[in-house]
Amino acid sequence: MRCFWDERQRGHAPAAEFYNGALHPAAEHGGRVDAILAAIGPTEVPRDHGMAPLLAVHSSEYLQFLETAHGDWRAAGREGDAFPYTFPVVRRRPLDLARIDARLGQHSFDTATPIGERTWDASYWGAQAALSALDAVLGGERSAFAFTRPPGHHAGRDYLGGYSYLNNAAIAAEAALAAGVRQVAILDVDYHHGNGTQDIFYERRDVAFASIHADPTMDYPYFWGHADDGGEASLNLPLPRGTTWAEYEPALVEAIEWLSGFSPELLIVSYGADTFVDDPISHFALETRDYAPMARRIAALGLPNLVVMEGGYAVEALGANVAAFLSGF
Ligand code: OKP
Ligand code: ZN
Repeated sequence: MRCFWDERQRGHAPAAEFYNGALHPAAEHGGRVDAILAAIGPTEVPRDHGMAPLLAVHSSEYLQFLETAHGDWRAAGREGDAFPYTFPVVRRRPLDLARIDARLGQHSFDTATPIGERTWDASYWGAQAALSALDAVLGGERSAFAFTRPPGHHAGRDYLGGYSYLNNAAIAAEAALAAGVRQVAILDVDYHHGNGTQDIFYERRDVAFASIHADPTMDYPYFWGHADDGGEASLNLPLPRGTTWAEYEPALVEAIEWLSGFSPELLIVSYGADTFVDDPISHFALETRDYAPMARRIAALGLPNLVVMEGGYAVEALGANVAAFLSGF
């Protein structure tokens, strides 16, 4: 399978994330990169598609914020990665404030997603990897893999969160529609609900979104992904902690059947390996041997498909899990 990756994506190297009242070493760290690259074999450098496909998903104000936030943070006299700490939960005035702390709060929904000096560059090239994998599929490949990192499925039109800055799956979906694809399906099999992707297409039917994830009454991102949540064309299948392949497979079959009801012409898979039993921040119980059957089920939809990387933090098993999943296509 053709795989796309750009070395500039390594530039995003967060030291820490904040939760449970303390700073913790960042789970989404550069060690993931070596683990995945060692397992997937040769990769291709993405082509630069410029800003237009990013602007089809994200607001220009948000993209400008991402590009300038770390510089503004340094200019305010701060060290290290930029973190938000105040959030405009009550919005009684226009959010056109210049102060870096106001802009960080305005565009963030958590404190796990800091902006470093090269976060913008890394995210930009990750999105270009997704667009290049889409080119491969539109050019006749059955499937292609974009090693998007940082991940993307928690990022909305004008917000970041969940280690995500640019929504790679959404950017590829919009680019596919612009290229003449009439109906897109996105299947999100990361452990966490893909709230950003759902939000971006909430009022649309041309991009159907199905997600299988940890029940948000227990797990991040809490406010999205409940069974009764969802827009024009979204299906949420929350599963309890401890879920094994025996319980996961029927949900996967349901999601696939639901998506095929939209007669999609292209499938985008948001793949997270954090459903793995030993994932350090997640609580499902899938095994390495489950990922090839999972992918074969998805491939049986018979659609041209593009896989974008989301989470997966058990670094020792990450390469094997990604390789097993890709082997199923
Ligand atoms: C990103 B992706 C750990 C709290 C971590 C952030 C999770 C982001 C997941 N107890 N919160 O979907 O893998
Ligand atoms: Zn995840």
